Amino acid sequence: MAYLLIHTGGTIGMVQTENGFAPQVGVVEAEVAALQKSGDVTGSFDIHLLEPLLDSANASPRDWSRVASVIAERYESYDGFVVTHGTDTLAYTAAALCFALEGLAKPVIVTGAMLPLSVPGSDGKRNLLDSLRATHTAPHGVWVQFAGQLMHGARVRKSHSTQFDAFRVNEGGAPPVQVGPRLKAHSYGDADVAILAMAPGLSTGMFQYAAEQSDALLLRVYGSGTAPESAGLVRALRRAQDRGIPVLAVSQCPEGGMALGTYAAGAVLRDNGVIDGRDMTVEAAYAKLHHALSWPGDPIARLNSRLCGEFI
Ligand code: ASN
Repeated sequence: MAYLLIHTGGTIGMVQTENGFAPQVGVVEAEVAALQKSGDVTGSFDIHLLEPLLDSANASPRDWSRVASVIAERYESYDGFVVTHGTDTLAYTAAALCFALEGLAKPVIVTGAMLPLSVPGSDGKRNLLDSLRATHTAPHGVWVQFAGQLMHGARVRKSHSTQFDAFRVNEGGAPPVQVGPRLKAHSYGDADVAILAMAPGLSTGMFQYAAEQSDALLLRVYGSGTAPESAGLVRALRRAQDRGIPVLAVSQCPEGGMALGTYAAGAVLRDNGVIDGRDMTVEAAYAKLHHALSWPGDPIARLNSRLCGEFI
């Protein structure tokens, strides 16, 4: 059996430099070779470097497309894929791959580390070994393997900035795979998606600006789906409707999700065309907006559909 590891960068393959940790070619490759040589993992693993290797803080939707297209181009030659990635935006990329890879029928395992492989005591070796092994055992779909857990690629979020056990997953949901007769990779364009969080007394000037300038809005609303009934917010939502741009809402609460209509204080959202993001993570909602905007059909219908178990 043959597998492909796509290395994009991130702490896992970094070394200490005078400016702090930075990616370096050769670190992940050496560990994969050592794990294969020791017999800890079976099957053969080829490596594809997506250069320049990035701190994932610098990743963009173009980079999501690059990973998806490597998988699509090499799909027939391999039985599964590992993507090594920085943890800061790993959850965005994992969700983006779920939306991009329609008809995926092989496992794609996304992983990284909180401490570089080049540093003693790194969690990278364990995460890498678990991921290489998961290519043999995981069901098809996009998964995140981290700190001993295999998690749904479109329902995961980074919840800790220092601990090894840095990711949490929203339980449940259909498998992280978009059904289709054969693999079809959808690429991402250069859409401008604004993320706007509600806060008590917040000035709505930036809402107006975003409604005027952006291609879509992602609202981080309160609790189970409420927002201040301010004239400024209403004006911004009406402007977004006039311009025909999608406005999607998710809860600021990391758990439980939202349901528009639970409270009267959510009417401002429901009455002005806001789409209920249910229990989607911010990361999945942001990637889904980018996906919907590069989709040839109606973006609103796409946003209302459950594509790969991203919401329950
Ligand atoms: N800044 C790093 C990255 O996202 C963090 C990490 O990988 N642990 O590339």
